[in-house]
Amino acid sequence: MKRTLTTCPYCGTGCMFYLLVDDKDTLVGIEPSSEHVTAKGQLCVKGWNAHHFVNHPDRLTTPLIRKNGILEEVGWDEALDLVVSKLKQAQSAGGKDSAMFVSSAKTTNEENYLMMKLARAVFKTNNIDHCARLCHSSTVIGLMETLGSGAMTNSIDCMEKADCIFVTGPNTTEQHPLIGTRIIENVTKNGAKLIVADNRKIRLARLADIHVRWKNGTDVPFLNSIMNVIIAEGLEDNEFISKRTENYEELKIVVADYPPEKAAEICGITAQEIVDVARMFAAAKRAMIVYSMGITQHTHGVDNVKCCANLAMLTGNVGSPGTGVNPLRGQNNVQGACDMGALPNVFSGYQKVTDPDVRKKFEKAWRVRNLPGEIVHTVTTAINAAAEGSLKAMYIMGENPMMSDPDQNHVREALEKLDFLVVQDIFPTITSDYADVILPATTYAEKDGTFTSTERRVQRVSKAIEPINQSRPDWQILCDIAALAGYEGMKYDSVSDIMDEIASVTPIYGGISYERIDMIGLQWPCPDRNHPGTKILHVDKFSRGLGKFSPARYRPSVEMPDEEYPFVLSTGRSYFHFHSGTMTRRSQLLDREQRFPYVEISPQDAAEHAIAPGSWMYVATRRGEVKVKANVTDVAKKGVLFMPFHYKEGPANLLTINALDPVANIPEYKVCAAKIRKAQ
Ligand SMILES: Nc1nc2c(c(=O)[nH]1)N[C@H]1C(S)=C(S)[C@@H](COP(=O)(O)OP(=O)(O)OC[C@H]3O[C@@H](n4cnc5c(=O)[nH]c(N)nc54)[C@H](O)[C@@H]3O)O[C@H]1N2
Ligand SMILES: Nc1nc2c(c(=O)[nH]1)N[C@H]1C(S)=C(S)[C@@H](COP(=O)(O)OP(=O)(O)OC[C@H]3O[C@@H](n4cnc5c(=O)[nH]c(N)nc54)[C@H](O)[C@@H]3O)O[C@H]1N2
Ligand code: SF4
Ligand SMILES: [Mo]
Repeated sequence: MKRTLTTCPYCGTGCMFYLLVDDKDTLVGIEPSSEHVTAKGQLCVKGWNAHHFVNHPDRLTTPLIRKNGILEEVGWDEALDLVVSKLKQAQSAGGKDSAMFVSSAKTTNEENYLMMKLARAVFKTNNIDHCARLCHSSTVIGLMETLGSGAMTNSIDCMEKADCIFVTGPNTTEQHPLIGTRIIENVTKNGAKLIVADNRKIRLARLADIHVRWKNGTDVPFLNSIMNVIIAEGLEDNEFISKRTENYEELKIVVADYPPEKAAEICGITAQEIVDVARMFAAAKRAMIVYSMGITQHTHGVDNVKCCANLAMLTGNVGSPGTGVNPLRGQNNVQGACDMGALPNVFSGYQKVTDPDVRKKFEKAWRVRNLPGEIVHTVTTAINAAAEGSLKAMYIMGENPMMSDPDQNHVREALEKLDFLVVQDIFPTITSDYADVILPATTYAEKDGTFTSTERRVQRVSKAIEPINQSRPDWQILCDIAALAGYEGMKYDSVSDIMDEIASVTPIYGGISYERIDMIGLQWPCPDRNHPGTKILHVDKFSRGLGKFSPARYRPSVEMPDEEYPFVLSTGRSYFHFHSGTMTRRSQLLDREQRFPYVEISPQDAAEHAIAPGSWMYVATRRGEVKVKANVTDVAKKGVLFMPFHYKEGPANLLTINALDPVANIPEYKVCAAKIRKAQ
């Protein structure tokens, strides 16, 4: 067996493992790496099965062009020629910003960097974005404003050093299982306190000292009230506040309006629960906040994030081991896709496109003129613009918006209206059903590159087998397109050369090179070749200098339950499947575990509607209706439904609302109003 060390293609935990290849060059299995800092010889069930989909017969194997409505196999030259000419045609008809480039948190740093270079240097638009918009865009904005950096402040091993862990809005044991394990170990072995704020009785809630089951969407009044109690009882860290922060007076004014009795009423809990959480968090020497989608995916997502940062600063819990504000990044390389500037407002390393000096620097490095300075579209506004007809073309690499964007009928209308859609994926998807051109990419197992994990660790992805059939690595496809469009500046002999270019223009990646990250990777910021990498951010000073308290007031979710739609519908994920299911549903073992679309419903609600466990039922919102199986469980609280969005035959996003946070443009996936009925 040949063993190739590489990084898991599923979640941002970033476990490394070995791909096992037999003497016929076939990928046959996976073995965990006992040396790896996070994996430590373990993997979750998705990691153990991350080889199955690679050889699946559904793989896209040749480029396809739609001719008279039918997809036909063509050669690479014909497909890429058409891509370049159609993108140019759309831009000459509607302006540079009538084309949108969607990058991919599934692909490598090098590929994300090239996609953003292609959009900016070749097609001269800042219309580049990716699924971080749907995920942690509120984090990137909220933490940038308060702390000066949008990334996880601490490292995964800090989960074992905290005296108190406040988990709000991730379901860690299922979505970041090896991080969940660390939390469990710290609680059960070291006696760390655990506070869980989640409407669902997730696995960690069963271990928690305090489990708060407030109403979804009420994090702002809840967190403000915790701070209100901390200040009222004199539990704040005055030395930290005066030395390290600014704008404290404004925080005090805002949180004064959220006494526990008042907040408890909004949140649907008791005032005592708020007081207990405040005291337990403030009493800990090292207290850590761990959050994820429950905080970010709201029309007030940025406000939620800022409140988390405010709480950490108020109690002096930033910049030391076992503390911090820790957004768990979702996709295997969503941290990297953001770092690489696959966002409309920044180049790699969060260097602003609106800054003329930054643009000059990139113009010089890339040997181009007139890089654009206007910010026009995010992924979510681009879909709206396509539906209205002002966006003409889209190039989607490794994303499946028909399954993952809110309000599927709206997305369908948008994709149908486009003059030109190119989809570059490893499998056909319901998004590629609308494509004019489909480009077959290779999987992680067939290419080299790097992914950056949630703890900012840049790690190697290494090729174990040759590309299947005619598929090509994304980076090569992007380079070929740039060359066909007449740009000379995207020719590389190897991916390691691309990383050297990234390092030369991106200060936080300045010291990263393939030689240095061989076995365990390096955590950014890593500004030069001698720098050891950074485990904890904001140690002596915040990335922005002083930490800035940024208080927020409660704004309710856009669509609240009413008589006609009496339930709150919340959506998310499950342990065995990943997102739109293109990979996990093609892994026999994972598919066997959870084959059917389902909704979690409380035993009381199921009984009231005469719905038997495991039976079929309908969930409807103002957008549509889907048929799912009833997962009757006490994980769900009365009045609240939870649906994963993995199933194309029962798509949660047919139901969700296309309402966006005004600053981050993230959709409100976690709250909308729904009704249910039993299927006959
Ligand atoms: N198995 C698996 N793992 C994954 C993924 C996957 O698809 N499958 N996806 C990856 C990606 S990209 C991401 S972003 C992460 C996401 O990881 P998580 O954020 O852990 O996952 P979610 O299921 O979206 O939501 C987590 C919790 O938010 C809670 N929640 C709902 N509403 C609210 C609210 O108003 N406030 C608060 N505080 N909490 C609320 C829900 O009850 C739920 O338990 O997972 C990553 N890991
Ligand atoms: N209702 C609801 N909707 C949600 C969420 C929610 O909580 N609720 N969460 C949101 C979040 S946090 C996220 S991150 C998004 C995720 O949304 P998406 O990114 O659209 O979801 P994925 O299924 O991960 O899509 C990745 C695509 O990339 C392809 N792919 C995999 N590897 C490669 C590769 O190497 N190259 C190429 N070219 N393609 C590849 C896969 O086959 C798949 O089609 O969904 C969002 N949507
Ligand atoms: S925890 Fe995440 S990175 Fe680790 S094996 Fe599981 S899916 Fe892969
Ligand atoms: Mo995500």
